[in-house]
Amino acid sequence: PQKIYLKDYTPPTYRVDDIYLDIKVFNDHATVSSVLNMSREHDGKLVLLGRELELLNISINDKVLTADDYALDDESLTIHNAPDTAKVAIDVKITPQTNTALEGLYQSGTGDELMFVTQCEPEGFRKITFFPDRPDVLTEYTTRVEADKRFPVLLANGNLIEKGDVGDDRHFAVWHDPTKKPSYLFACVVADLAVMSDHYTTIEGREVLLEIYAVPADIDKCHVAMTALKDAMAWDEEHYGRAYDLDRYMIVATGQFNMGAMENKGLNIFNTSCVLSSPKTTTDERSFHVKAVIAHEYFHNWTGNRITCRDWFQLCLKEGFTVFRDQSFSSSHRSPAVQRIDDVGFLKAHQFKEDAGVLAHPVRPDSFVEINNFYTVTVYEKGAEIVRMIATLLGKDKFRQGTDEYFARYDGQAVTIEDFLSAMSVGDGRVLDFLAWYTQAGTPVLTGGFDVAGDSVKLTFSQQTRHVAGFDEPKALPIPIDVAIFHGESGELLAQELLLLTKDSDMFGFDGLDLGGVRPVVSVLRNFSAPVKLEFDYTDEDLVKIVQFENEGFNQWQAVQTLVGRLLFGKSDNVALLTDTLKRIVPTLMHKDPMLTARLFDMPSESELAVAYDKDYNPQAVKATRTALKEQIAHALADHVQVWYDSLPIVPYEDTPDARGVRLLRNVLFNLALTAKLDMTERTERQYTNATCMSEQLGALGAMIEFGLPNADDYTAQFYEEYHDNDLVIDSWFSVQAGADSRDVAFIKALMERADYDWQTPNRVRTTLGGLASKPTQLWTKDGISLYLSAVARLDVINPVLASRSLSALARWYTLSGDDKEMVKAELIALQQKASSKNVLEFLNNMLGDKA
Ligand code: HT7
Ligand code: ZN
Repeated sequence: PQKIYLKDYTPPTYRVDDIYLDIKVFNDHATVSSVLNMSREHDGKLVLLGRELELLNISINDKVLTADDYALDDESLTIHNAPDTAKVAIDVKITPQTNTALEGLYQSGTGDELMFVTQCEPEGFRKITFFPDRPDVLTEYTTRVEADKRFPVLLANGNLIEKGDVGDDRHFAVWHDPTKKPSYLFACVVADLAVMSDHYTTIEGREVLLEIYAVPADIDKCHVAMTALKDAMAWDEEHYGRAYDLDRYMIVATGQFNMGAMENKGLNIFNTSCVLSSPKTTTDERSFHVKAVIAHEYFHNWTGNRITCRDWFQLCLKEGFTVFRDQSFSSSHRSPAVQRIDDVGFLKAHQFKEDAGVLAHPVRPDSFVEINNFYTVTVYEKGAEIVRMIATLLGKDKFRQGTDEYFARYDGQAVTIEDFLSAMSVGDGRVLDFLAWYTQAGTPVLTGGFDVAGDSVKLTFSQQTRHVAGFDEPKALPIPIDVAIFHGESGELLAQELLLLTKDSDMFGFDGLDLGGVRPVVSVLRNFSAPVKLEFDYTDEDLVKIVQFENEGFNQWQAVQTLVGRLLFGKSDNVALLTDTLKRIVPTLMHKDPMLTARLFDMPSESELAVAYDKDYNPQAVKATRTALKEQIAHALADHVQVWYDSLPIVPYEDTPDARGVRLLRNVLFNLALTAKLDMTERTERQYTNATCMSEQLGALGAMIEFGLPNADDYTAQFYEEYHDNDLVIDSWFSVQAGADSRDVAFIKALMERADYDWQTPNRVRTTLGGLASKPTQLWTKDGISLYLSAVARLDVINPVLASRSLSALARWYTLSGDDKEMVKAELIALQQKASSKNVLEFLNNMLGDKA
């Protein structure tokens, strides 16, 4: 497949001043008629992109074209001798009913829930009609949608300007979007849905109609999303001075969707899993995620839609910035330390892993075959970390000065990372140096330590980034390091400063500290001020003191994690130091910040631990070490966990940070008690039966299954019975079983053979593949890999985006030892020989690459 390079970017030859689209949906096909008013901007041909379209008619400036007037292939339509000003009218036929790839216009659901929705990012619009389908062609859209009256809801972007009947059975609606937008933000929906409506008045005085569409049975589960939407609108006004710009904001929930949600202008389309939420059916974790995704898509209205990407290499421009914005928003809805712990936990578990393997790429890649393969944790999460570093370096006011400048300068344009940095640097030129973070792959290792002389502390740091094959030699990056120094006995804060390491290594001095002759406690990289691997020469006792003295929750958690890591990797054997620390702080902290308390029991997952091995990775050995430590910790805390658990009785449901924290902590303590082999059967049943919400019910069920309690099968069946008509809850039912240690590969295979396992629904497919991938000792066996790859082979034909995304869980196959590695390699090569989509082929080629 052909590679595309950033360096080859050329501006579009024609602009499209406006487009009129007429989309008619019929039982077994749809027709799309378009009229594009185009004007030449640069020399070159008039090329329109199109895929899987049946061309019915084409005319230019009202003159019908014949086959001699254009060249048509699988991907494009080139018009010969096109005039400088061209009204291009095209009719095509498409079949959304058979579009299982879920890109372009496709059918989602069946029966009463059948609907037609679009997904155009990144290249779906070309599956609707011929168009210069690239993000730097911004156009004004008028869209007419026509369908049978059994679909009362006909939506497109912008404002509704007309609607009416077409004969007795059909009807239409015309929508006009006044804001110019790239084609990837186009959307339309044809459906039979209920709607929840509300209003919001912007700070500029605009009355906005808010609508969330879902199937009637789900409409009462849209309150959480609606409140989050209004919160997000107010938050963006307050923190970035950005108000909404249309009279209507619509969200449509659909069950079949490749990702979480899509920010189409004024008409977001959401995976049901990211919009529906109710205490009875949705865990706290999922519900919090719903709010974050609602905010994320809303924030795109400015960071992505009003200012968009010049080309897909700049994807991080909108995604990194928007993830940073949604993280900041979430942070204002719970303890900021916990938010940071979650975000960093995710980054380390997934992005560090990607950066450590053969799929490592810069946040702004410089080449790709299939852009869908670059919606990665590196682009999103590391992209967000870069914006965060800039925000940390600039401080609140200068950061706001920079973002104001960005919005003022580039509103309505398609821009690059260089443009972003240029605007952000108005108050501080050092921002420009952060470009290197966007262009260089690999996670920097930050090494450091300190010396004390009298009342002075001298800190030294050095940085090193691995050389990622295929890229230039890495160079030193600007690394902000937030440092605090505490008195070694009293814990008094003596100094706090944000250092900026810009060289390979450097030294930073703190004088006149009044240390009182005691070794101070130095706490570095507070709040994870840069996305690096930290190797700081703390003693175990230093770490315990950080837990004790720090006023910054993230570094308290990090200190515990570092201790756990040392125990896991044999760098320490003092388990008591860790458990004594927990025993000391938990009783008080659990009532002050229950969520943070729950997090203190975190242990890196087996797949996270695997990242430490570049070769000879033995999943069984890693699991054995992890389980042994978990059991040691649980046994050491055995006298306490049941008491702690019992001190948190089930109370009426509330959606507050503390109530969510208590529910999480209860489930964590449950798990520890069971690990310590305490008899929890009765308590589990009580929690299941008295549950006020899904977090409590699923927490109990998960524990029963994971620890193979005698009642597990009965409750599993009972749960299914209770929720059999709720797809999202049944997804949880699949997930909790597929991810349980007590369930083997054969069990997962049987789940995948059930009648309610639907290969066309990504959410369902992800439950079992995700569950298997979370258990390396099962995944990396002949049976595990065969099952996993047979699923990918099947998806390769049905849904290439989902197929290649699923493959990323296998990216570090080559670190396995001996026979396992050869076995997996043979399976991957076998798949490579039969795969057909460029999504899967690019992934496999990169995965096998020089390791094959
Ligand atoms: N901007 C969107 C990215 C996206 C996507 C969403 C749904 C289905 C397919 C998709 N391909 C790319 C989602 C976001 O980051 O907000
Ligand atoms: Zn996004």
